[in-house]
Amino acid sequence: MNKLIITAAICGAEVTKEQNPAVPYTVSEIVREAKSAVDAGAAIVHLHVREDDGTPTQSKERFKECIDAIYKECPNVIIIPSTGGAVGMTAEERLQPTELMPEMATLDCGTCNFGDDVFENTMPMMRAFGKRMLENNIKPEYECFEMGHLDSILALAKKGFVPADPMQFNFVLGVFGCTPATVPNLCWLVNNIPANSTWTVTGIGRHAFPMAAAGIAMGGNVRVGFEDNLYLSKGVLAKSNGELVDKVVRLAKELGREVASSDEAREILSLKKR
Ligand code: KMH
Ligand code: ZN
Repeated sequence: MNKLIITAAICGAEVTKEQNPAVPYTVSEIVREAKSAVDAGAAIVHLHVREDDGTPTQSKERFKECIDAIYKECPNVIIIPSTGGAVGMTAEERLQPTELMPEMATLDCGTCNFGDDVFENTMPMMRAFGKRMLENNIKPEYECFEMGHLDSILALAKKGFVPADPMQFNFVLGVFGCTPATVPNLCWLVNNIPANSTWTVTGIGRHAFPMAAAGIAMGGNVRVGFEDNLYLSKGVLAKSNGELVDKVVRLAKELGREVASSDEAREILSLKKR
């Protein structure tokens, strides 16, 4: 079994300081959270950025400021900027961080409900995002919130509209209105990806650690972080992303799975370091 790649989704676009005061908004808060996660064992940081008042933004300049500041503290970490942004943003707005030529970026694999809103990812949008990633030599992390998203992205990959050499999936399970976070659902997804693919599981809210345990046991990889879950255990807010990552590291140790460094993750994901 490969070593376990842990991704920390440190910020997200929807969670707020009112829900957990440790949610980062400013550049220095984002660096603090990235460092806490990497120090605890995360090989990858999945990055959204905010204005200082917490407003989600896809500004290229703000991403650059945050990415440069994270690299100063964590020079080797893999950063996966979001191209999902926040619901309601245009495709062009969302694509801005791809101009910074990151090693990887998310590519969302279909439209779905997202709380009270609709997160729009039409087939033409996905073709446009795939084209940008092919042009800029960015490896996508294919985010699937729904079972059917897998069919859509595999069809685009088959036609060469999105990179497929090999594919890295993130199954985000338990978003309200999308595919529930259950082991059978995760197994169905894992059983239907191309044989040379890699995959990560993300459980939303109280599903974060049960899905982490399933991912560890099944030989996949795990994402945790404030974007997905604000609690260390029932009723106990996490003080940092590092605490969430540390809990996954402890689970991995108990289950006998070693944790990958960023360079080991690059090898597992067939990434070329820039
Ligand atoms: N904020 C969500 C609507 C991504 O990063 O690519 C979408 C999201 C996905 O977080
Ligand atoms: Zn995200």
